[in-house]
Amino acid sequence: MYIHTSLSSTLELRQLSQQRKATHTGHPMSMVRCDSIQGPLPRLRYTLQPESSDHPAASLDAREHQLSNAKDSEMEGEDRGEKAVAAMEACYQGFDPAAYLQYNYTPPRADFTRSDSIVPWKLKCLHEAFSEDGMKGEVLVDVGSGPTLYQVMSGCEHFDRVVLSDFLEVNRKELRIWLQDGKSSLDWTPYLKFVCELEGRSPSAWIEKAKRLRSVVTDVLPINIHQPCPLPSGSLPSTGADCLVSSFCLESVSPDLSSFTQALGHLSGLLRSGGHLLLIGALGESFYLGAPGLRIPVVPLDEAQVCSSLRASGFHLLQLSVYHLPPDMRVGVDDVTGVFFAKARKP
Ligand code: SAH
Ligand code: ES4
Repeated sequence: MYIHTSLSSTLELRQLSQQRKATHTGHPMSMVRCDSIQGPLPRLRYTLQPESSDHPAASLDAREHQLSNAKDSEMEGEDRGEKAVAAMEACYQGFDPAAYLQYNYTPPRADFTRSDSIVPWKLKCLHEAFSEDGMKGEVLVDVGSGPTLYQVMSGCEHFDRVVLSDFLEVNRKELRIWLQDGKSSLDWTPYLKFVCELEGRSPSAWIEKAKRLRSVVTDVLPINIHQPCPLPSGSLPSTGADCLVSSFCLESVSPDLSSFTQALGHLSGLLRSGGHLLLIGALGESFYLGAPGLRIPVVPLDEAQVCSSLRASGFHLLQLSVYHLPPDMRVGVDDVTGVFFAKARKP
């Protein structure tokens, strides 16, 4: 069920929270689209439920102590920030691409027979966003790709070049294996078929789409979103990329909200004026498993913080959609309560 509404941008956040309460009680699966004076604004979609996660492997990681020590000490702010970022980076050294794919990209989270499964929801959001006017160009960059390809399966049809990126070589290697026709840890065929169907094509067109994706990805680059210039110099046209997509990266690699906002500012530097950012991420998440027993700390975000961080880093928010996890998507690999999808434009 979709609810369409109009409101002014100044009232947007307050109204968003009112809408949320209303949809929580009345319409567990609904969407709100808001149109402000400046243009289209948030769409919200809801399912819900709170969770307690007591996965046996979810023991406290030593790096979390490092992180909280960094927060508690009397170091100067900048030094503290650097230490906290270094602690996050240390955490990622134990990341296991195959385990991560298993946790998040197999059923129930990736169940293509259910319309309320999280992965089909993400794919639909991406398909719709890339189908809108102005979502074409030369270069699309995916920031913090991890070992996954789903996030560029729609976009790859609209740009001449796709650049994938990740902080970890193990993830870049996993991507290259698939791109070079090797045996990857996850079979992406059901994903390709699903996106073909969204595009109005036969599922059998997945072979063509796989070819398109393999040919359009020109680079798999190292990236660090905590650096003011996150990509190696010269990787992008001097004016910047035409579009950025990033999913479950910024909040999962930032020690706190200010670092998340700062990272958004660094992303903005990669984008040309007038270019778009499609940002997907976790809401209310304090950790996720990056490998068996490896709890990676996450900045627990709410919708208002996502909106204000985007604005603080200079983006113009066009759309915000929110998915609330149904009980059976809570599988103990994190304590996420929802997922946001934001579309924003760099003025
Ligand atoms: N985009 C994927 C993976 C998200 S997991 C998905 O949608 O599932 C978060 C990713 O951020 C990991 O692949 C991790 O290697 C990467 N990462 C860790 N530190 C980073 C940093 N400082 N800058 C950019 N990416 C980072
Ligand atoms: C995710 Cl559904 C979901 N929640 C939290 N983190 C994730 N990473 C990938 N999918």
